[in-house]
Amino acid sequence: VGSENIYDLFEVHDKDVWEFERHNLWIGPKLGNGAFGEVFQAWIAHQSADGKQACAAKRLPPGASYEAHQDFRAELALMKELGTHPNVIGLVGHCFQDEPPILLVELAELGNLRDLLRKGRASEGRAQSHSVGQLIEFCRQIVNGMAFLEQNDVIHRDLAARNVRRHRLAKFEFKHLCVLVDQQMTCKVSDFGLARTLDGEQYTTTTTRLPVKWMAPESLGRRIYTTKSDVWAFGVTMWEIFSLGGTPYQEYRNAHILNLLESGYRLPVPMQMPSKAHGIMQQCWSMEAEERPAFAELIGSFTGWRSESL
Ligand code: ACK
Repeated sequence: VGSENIYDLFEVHDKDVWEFERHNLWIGPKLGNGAFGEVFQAWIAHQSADGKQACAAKRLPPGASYEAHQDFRAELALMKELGTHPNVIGLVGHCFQDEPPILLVELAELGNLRDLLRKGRASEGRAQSHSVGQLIEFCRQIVNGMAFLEQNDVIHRDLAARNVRRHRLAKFEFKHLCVLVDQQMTCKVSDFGLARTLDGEQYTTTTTRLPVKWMAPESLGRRIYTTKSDVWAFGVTMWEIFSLGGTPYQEYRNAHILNLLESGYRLPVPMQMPSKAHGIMQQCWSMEAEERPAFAELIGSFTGWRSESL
């Protein structure tokens, strides 16, 4: 950001249509711990409408660092610029006037996709909840959301003008927690502002927080992040989906992953994965980033598939 103050860049104005007063906000049960702090179910009352809207509230913990505040506001700025897409968690509003700052986003009632898939596994006396067609549909929706982010790269370039270091990093830490599912079974890519978890000193000093098993070889080896490294991560997400919430490289330690990939090893094909999906997943795991498909191309691969025989 250079000499500019981040608070000037992302200043919240009095007439900001996204700003909610705290007396119009009700915080409910905790949904979990996010990268920024705690996430709660919440409800907001709109001035103009009756009733309350359910949403998810991300709250910075008291005493959060200056950097955390910066990143929180950067995520907000990114969400505002991006606009809405059905497969990307959308912004509902924020309460930034007093402490602690709160970001309000669409609620994904069914939680994260990995846990949903695990819960839906077949068990004694119960068939598997999700058909292979449904698994393909999950992939299609995630690809749609990611293509939207890919296409909006211009926004990141804009951020880059202010903060090159931030931009060089993955704009999206793509792992299971980042795909949430709403009541209509729609997948929503979330936490795409998480570039910041890979940013700055934390990134270079603590490797434990990196989603190593979702990372492309060039990200692991040379710290190069592009939308093509997101495509690699999507391949791992496909693997998670068709293994119904399996843990990738379970028997391997993070420190060995890069060597493993360079030696040509790839995750084994999940039992339920159709061969066409397997082909796509392998392409996403091409050693050369340029050989991986773009999300825009992947839309075509997943669209119209459900009607085909599997
Ligand atoms: O994996 P989870 O069950 O789903 O636990 C995490 C936790 O909060 C911290 O990120 C959940 N979470 C995050 N955003 C949302 C949201 N918009 N709707 C529902 N749950 C959410 C996430």
